[in-house]
Amino acid sequence: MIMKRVFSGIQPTSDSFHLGNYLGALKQWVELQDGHDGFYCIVDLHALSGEIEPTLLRKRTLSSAAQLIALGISPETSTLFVQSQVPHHNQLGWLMECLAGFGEASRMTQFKDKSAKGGAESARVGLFTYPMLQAADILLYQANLVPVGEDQRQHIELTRDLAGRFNTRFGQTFTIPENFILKSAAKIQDLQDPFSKMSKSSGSSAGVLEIMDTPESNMKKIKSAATDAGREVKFDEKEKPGISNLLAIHSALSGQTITALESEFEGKGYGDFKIAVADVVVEYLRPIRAKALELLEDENHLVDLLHVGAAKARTVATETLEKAYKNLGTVA
Ligand code: ATP
Ligand code: LTN
Repeated sequence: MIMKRVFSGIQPTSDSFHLGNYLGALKQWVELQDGHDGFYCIVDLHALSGEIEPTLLRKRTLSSAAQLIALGISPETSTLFVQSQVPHHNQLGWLMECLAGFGEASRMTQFKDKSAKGGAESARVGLFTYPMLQAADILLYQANLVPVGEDQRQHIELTRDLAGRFNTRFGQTFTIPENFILKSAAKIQDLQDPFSKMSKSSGSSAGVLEIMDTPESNMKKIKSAATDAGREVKFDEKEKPGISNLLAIHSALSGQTITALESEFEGKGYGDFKIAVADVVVEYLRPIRAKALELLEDENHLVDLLHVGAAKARTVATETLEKAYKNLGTVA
């Protein structure tokens, strides 16, 4: 039986991934390894479309690799690699840029949001061409499934459109990825501001539960999470966004249903409930953080693992790129 191929990427834009990244995307990366051919990429070139800090980029790329392995991505079963070590991404990215319309690229909401933040005039061209590089990431590996959160829906649609356009115009070249947006636990909110999503780039880290943070710090963040009026532990996203977010986190990590948790905490106050959530989070993350720190102690070994992944990725990428060039009429 031929296994379906999974591809996904994450930017090394902070020292630590957070619980939103894990529950919204990375947990599914790990689960999909079973029965699928997984390609998981640390997209460092995409990270260059934001602030560029050479020492931080290196540190965060290695830390991302360590965290992914610690979370359960197996470098043996899956292909775990760094985007810049496979130059085919840039090469196919250019072909995608030559296929995409200026109008459709201008409609990408991630570009509109991010460029509006720093002022449209100073937004860089790389931020604009970001979705075409993302399409190249996916299409190079002929991926069937792309597990990402809801915020990436538009980029996946663009990828499907570009692949279809290429295939129709120049002959069958790319697999068109299925729509595969993760729904369950797909949105974890900031602990201090439960109306905004937990985000690596949010202004303050007080509401962000980081995988690499100390148990004490995460414990403190949960105990001081914003709660709602009343004192009943009930799931109600409108009236009780803070408590609902904590219930979602507890349930996703402990495997207990929200209803079971509501009964367990009936008659008890928010204080007791927060202690229980903190215990679940801290105990879940403790071995993951320890494993990541252990991997980071031997940087050479980590770099070697990533080289092995990049070599595997290059084999597949070469085949696709050659086919695309050939169908375009370039002379080999
Ligand atoms: P940034 O704030 O720098 O954009 P981010 O925290 O939003 O970063 P990304 O690197 O953009 O994280 O996302 C990595 C993956 O995690 C994506 O698939 C995204 O959909 C998912 N994700 C990010 N934040 C959350 C969240 N709060 N809840 C659920 N999934 C999330
Ligand atoms: N844009 C994505 C990261 C990303 C990605 C990809 C995800 C880059 N290339 C290919 C899936 C497939 C993000 O911001 N989360």
